[in-house]
Amino acid sequence: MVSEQAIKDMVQQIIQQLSMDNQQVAEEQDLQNADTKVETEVPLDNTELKDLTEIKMQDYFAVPDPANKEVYLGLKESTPARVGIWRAGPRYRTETLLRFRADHAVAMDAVFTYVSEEFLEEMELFSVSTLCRDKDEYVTRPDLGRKFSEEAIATIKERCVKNPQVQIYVSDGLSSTAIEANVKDILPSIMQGLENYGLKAGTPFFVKHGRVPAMDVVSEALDAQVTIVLIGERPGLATGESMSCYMAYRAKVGMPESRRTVISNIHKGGTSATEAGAHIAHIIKEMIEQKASGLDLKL
Ligand code: B12
Repeated sequence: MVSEQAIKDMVQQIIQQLSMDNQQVAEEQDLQNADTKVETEVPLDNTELKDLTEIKMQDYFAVPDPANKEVYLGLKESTPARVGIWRAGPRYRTETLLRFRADHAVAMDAVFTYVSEEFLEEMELFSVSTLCRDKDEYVTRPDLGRKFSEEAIATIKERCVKNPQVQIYVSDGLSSTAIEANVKDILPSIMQGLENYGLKAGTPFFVKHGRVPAMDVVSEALDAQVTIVLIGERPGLATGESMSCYMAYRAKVGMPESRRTVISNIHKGGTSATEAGAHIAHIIKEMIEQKASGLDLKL
């Protein structure tokens, strides 16, 4: 028969053992946390991280032992499409997948970031917004991106020259990146071209959360002959920097799209901003001479 004292001692021993075990677990946990902390505190040396998007897709070639590498590379020159990227079994290689995700991130940033205040200040563009309150609304309600509040219209009327021959404005559209990448070069190029043709431009400004047909409202508010908007294009996976110029003669709200002319793919890998600027100035001159735009314009 075990004595009462012996049972008490046994229980005491077990409790002591348990508390020792708990302490050990806690200590191990602390140690592990400390390890993780040390790891996260190690400063990242960014110079060692490779930016996958820096390599041009045309230059990226991963096919081992190609039958005719020269011809393959020649074909690749004509497209930024992901060809010649090879595979791991039936799957993408890790690098290909990471590159895809990096390019997708560039596109998302282009849509969801804003043109910076500093940029607008530098370009001396005052800013008005359409009826969209944020990017989510902009993406889901294209109709609101074509309309302005009465206050916004009043600001446009108050700050801009009336009845301009040419009204130019800039809008983020679907890529703020495109605006920051191209406007600095294209605006002076268009202005210079217009000056050479003896044409006068009104007061340029910026429209936040803009869709293309917002230009019809601007045209009516200012009674412009030609209205043009430099607007960020929906980005793909090849570049987030592509901008378009949509133009119309005597644009009216509700007019058919066929009255618009568009110059698209303005970016350093497409039509360069300065080249596009000269081309746009020429088209504006033709619009004013022919009193027409879109399908009615003969170029
Ligand atoms: C999305 C898109 C469309 C969508 C537009 C729907 C929408 N609500 O967004 C759909 C599928 C309807 C479309 C149709 C057409 N499109 Co489109 N489209 C594009 C794309 C991929 C992006 C446009 C963009 O980002 N716009 C900016 C945002 C902010 O504008 P938004 O206000 O949201 O949308 C307006 C514009 O996109 C505009 N629009 C779209 N395409 C076109 C084409 C022309 C000629 C005009 C005047 C306007 C226009 O219409 C939208 C509604 O108002 C571009 C590619 C590119 N690199 O730009 C081609 C592009 C602009 N389209 C093109 C063409 C040819 C057409 C069509 C004529 C095709 C056809 N044969 O039917 C039609 C014309 C439609 C029209 N509005 O008159 C060409 C224009 C080539 C050129 N320089 O003349 C482009 C550059 C594609 C290409 N590389 O060939 N398009």
